[in-house]
Amino acid sequence: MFELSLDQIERFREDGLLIVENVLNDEDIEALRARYEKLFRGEFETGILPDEVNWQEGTSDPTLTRQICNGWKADRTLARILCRPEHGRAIAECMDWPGTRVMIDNVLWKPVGTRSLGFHQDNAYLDWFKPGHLCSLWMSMDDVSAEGGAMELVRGSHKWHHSEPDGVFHGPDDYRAPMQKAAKREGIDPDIVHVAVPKGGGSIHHGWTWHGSGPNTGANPRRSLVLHAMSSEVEYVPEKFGHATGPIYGRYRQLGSTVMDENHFPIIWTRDGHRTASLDAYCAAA
Ligand SMILES: O=C(O)CCC(=O)C(=O)O
Repeated sequence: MFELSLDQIERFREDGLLIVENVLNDEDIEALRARYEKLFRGEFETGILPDEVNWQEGTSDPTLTRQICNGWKADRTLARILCRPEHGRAIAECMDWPGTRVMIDNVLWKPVGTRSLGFHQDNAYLDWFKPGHLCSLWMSMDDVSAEGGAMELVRGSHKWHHSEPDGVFHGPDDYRAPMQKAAKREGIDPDIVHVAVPKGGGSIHHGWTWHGSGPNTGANPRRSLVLHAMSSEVEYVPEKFGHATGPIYGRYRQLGSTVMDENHFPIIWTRDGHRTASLDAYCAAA
């Protein structure tokens, strides 16, 4: 069972990042690898399309990182692993939240030879809900080396000024440029930490921590599953729906309400024992 020590939580709060081990076991990894093959071929087990399908076999640019967002809605094996209560608990403890909800997942596959992912701060895309903060658990299904396109996190950058979305995410030539601009503004030489971990390991990062990744010039593919989580106590800010990812996720709002529906943004753990009704039944049907 994945659990954090008090020392790890303190380090996360200081650094805005934490490298973790043994989040996924061998059985999870085998199951996820098989589901990734299907998802990127357009085989969606539940019949539901993920919210963002940014790469498909046969039609998409093979030099780009394969990406799908909210694969959990399309595939219950993925949902079962992503939505574990222990993931919610670890994130809530890091952030001092009453509980944890899924905002989105990120299904990522960076084959050998593929290009970079641009540096960004996740929270810059999220003013359409409040409090607009994310905390993310990044889990690797492969052994990752620095040259294998490892995710890079900048230590302490969650305390920097907040930047607006800047540059492209998929395949920029200078993937560190937006972060370097921000570091210059801060007058700081960035301390870049590579998430170079054995398979099953990964990292937790704060929503204001700068991160991105270089091209995969290593020998292995880099497949990862990311839980991007928000506090269990969030609500919509409809006047911001036109910004960043608001047009995609604002669609789930019920008219006349700012309540975020648990069917679309499930609560996976709270301190007082709540978990979205029927989530376990949904996951068990995998
Ligand atoms: O996997 C990467 O290289 C970047 C992923 C990312 O942007 C994230 O998890 O927020």
